[in-house]
Amino acid sequence: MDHVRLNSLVSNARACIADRKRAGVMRFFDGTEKVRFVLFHAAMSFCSQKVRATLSQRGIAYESNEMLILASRDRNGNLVPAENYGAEYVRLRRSGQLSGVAGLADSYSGISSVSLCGLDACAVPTLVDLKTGEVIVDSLRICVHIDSTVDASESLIPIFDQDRQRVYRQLEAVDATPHPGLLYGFHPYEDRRPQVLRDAMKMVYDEKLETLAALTARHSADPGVVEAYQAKISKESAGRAVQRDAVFQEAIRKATRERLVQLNLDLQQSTTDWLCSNSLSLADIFWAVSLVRLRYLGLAVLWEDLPLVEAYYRMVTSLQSVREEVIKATMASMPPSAYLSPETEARSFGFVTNG
Ligand SMILES: N[C@@H](CCC(=O)N[C@@H](CS)C(=O)NCC(=O)O)C(=O)O
Repeated sequence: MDHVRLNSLVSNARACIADRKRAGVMRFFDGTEKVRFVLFHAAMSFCSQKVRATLSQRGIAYESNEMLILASRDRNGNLVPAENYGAEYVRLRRSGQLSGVAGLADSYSGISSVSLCGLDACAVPTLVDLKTGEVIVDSLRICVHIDSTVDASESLIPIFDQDRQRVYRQLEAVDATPHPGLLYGFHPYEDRRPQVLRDAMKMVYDEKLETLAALTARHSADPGVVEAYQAKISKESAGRAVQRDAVFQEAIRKATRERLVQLNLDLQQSTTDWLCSNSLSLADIFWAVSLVRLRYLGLAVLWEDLPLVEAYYRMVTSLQSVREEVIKATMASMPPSAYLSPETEARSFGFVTNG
């Protein structure tokens, strides 16, 4: 995309962020070179955590634009829309939609994989590469892209074909785990999510749909934006329909358990400490983010009989990039959880992570 158009899309999207202190913040920047990457993300977002941990692991400078992805109510009870629903942000994101590859996501499976479900034009993360003029809208592709732009000798994607394929298989496994379904859904008899989170989730779909209806009306003259909002309305309505559906909730938990059993098997077969190759790979970062999220939700029970997964959890969560961008970010942005807290971390690692 030409740079004038790209810069204008980026600066309009930045304006969706109400608090200017969260927009245009330089990270890992030593002041020497021009910053190449602009990231739109959210502290609590599982997919954003993958990207931030990758950037941190590789020590890559970027411009951070942190969005609030949950709606709230002001003092008069008026709905304050989530910032990622802003039309200007949706325009930026749609500009990164690959023609013919990803249609818009308009149905709900509890999974958010772009390759399996299509593009959610109202979601984070979005990466802009100012050097190539690309807008990338899928955390998996974003992380692979970021990794490919710096020092190949420390790449998180192995050069050997077999190892590389193993990594991709794991990235896809994490991408196809129903994390959104587990975060939003009410399990019929074993809901271990923090009470504050459960309370917030009672109204979350109604708030999303109210926001989207108002925004659709406001931007009726822009067909691209309206199309994105309509797809999102269809997806979130379908999500609301299964939020308390016991069969659906059981099924996504079972699917998650199956992924963890497979992970345990893969760890058994691995000849090194890491999952796919002799050194840390993107697969380890993705699984770290996944396991932290599951633990936060009280779902470490799903691997309590899988000792290799627990040992692996301890190893990958001792990485500084994961501690900062995943564990600390989760504690700082999500309601306190009895399963992932400064106390549980101190017990596991012998030191305290300040939330
Ligand atoms: N698989 C996509 C998923 C994007 C996605 O669903 N993001 C979530 C946070 S992890 C989001 O923005 N949710 C807010 C919403 O849908 O309202 C990716 O990896 O980029």
